[in-house]
Amino acid sequence: MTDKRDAVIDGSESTPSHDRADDLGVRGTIESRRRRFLQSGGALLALASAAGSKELMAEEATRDLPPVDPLVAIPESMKAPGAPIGTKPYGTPSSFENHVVRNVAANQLQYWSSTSRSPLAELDGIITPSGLFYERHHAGVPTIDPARHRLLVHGLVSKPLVFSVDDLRRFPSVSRIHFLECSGNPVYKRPFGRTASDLVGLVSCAEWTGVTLKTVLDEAGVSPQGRWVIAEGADGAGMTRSIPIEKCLEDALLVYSQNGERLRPEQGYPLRLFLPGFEGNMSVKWLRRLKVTDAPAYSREETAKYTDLLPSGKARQFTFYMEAKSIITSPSGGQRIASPGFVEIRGIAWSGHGKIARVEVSVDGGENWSDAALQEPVLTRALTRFRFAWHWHGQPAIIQSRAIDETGYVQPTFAELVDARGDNSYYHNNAVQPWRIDQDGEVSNANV
Ligand SMILES: Nc1nc2c(c(=O)[nH]1)N[C@H]1C(S)=C(S)[C@@H](COP(=O)(O)O)O[C@H]1N2
Ligand SMILES: [Mo]
Repeated sequence: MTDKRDAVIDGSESTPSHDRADDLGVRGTIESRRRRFLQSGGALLALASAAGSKELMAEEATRDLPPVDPLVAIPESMKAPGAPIGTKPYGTPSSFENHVVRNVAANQLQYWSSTSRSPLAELDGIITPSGLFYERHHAGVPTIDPARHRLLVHGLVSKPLVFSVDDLRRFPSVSRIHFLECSGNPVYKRPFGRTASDLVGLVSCAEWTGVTLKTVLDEAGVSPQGRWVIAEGADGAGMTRSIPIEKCLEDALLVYSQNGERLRPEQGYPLRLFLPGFEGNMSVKWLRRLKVTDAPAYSREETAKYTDLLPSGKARQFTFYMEAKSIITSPSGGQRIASPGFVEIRGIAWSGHGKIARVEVSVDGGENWSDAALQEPVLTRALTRFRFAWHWHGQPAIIQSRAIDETGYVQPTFAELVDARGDNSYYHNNAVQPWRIDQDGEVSNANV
């Protein structure tokens, strides 16, 4: 408590203003809490001057005090019983949170090729609630009865097999936390989105439960010529992707649950492939078939799509890994910093190659960079939270973050990406995203 109190506002250790009440010693009898409340205005001023921060004093002095002491006026919620249980057998968020929904662009309310984005700036922690997980469908969301669904494993195997979902649930079960990201997040051009969600909302992170693909492939017995596994979805798109056998045996999962409950239809109910760190497109949903082969299928999704034309005239193909990336989600585009003073810059970072090693933040348009604090847990191929203590002086500023993963790879700027790949690319844009803060505290996309 004491060191927290000593480090006020400008230092990297500084503490947000809403924490200060706790520092005064919140626990105690109702009486002492009441007294403390009545004195707290003065106590905060004393604390502020002890710490020698004029800004803090001014801020506290002008802050409007609530008209009634909430500990004296009994709130309505205490005067009658609340809603009984059982009226809502499946829980939903508070009605006051109705604005926190997936971000669906106007032209997406069709079935042939649609996306919805996670509302990144509204979320805390590293787990995306299932109802806010991003979606990408090439032919809408099929309705599949799990009792009738089957997975066929065939091709270069000693024993072709057919599994029901219940069969797969009998195998040893594993749960792992990983992000999933579409490789068109955002597509490779000057990104014109307004909010963090508009720009990189095609990333989410969940706890996935299923059986390792290795377990199932071992059951079928992959022959020595088996180099690839062709995965096919049971949707109208018949989504088909070729997966290198090494990945199938390393950490690929056949997933039936997400965040503790069965997969949502949008995420591939009742069964999906999940390839940690690989471009989202390869994690085939509504999985019905795995064929072991000696060569890739060269499906539409790995020839016409999900390839990038280079200046040489050749195309990058089979660009499996999602490279390290990060974005500041608070303050971020569409938000406003209420007043000068303490601001905790917060965001997310991730890498398909493993753990995030560091995140650096710049608050001066990229001139200087400092390490942000990483929040535990830091997991491999999962979203990682970072935080950076900042004092906003009320001047225009450009803030941005860059991720460095455990391989040493540094998230590039968009200019560096164009230098390396030209400007014909479409997928795998992992550029640094700068936000502009104007003198009123309004935050907007600095690339526009
Ligand atoms: N069968 C099938 N699998 C699919 C898709 C699809 O349209 N059909 N979309 C792919 C794409 S492009 C992505 S980014 C991810 C999205 O997964 P999500 O909707 O669970 O976020 O699923 C992939 N798997
Ligand atoms: Mo995707």
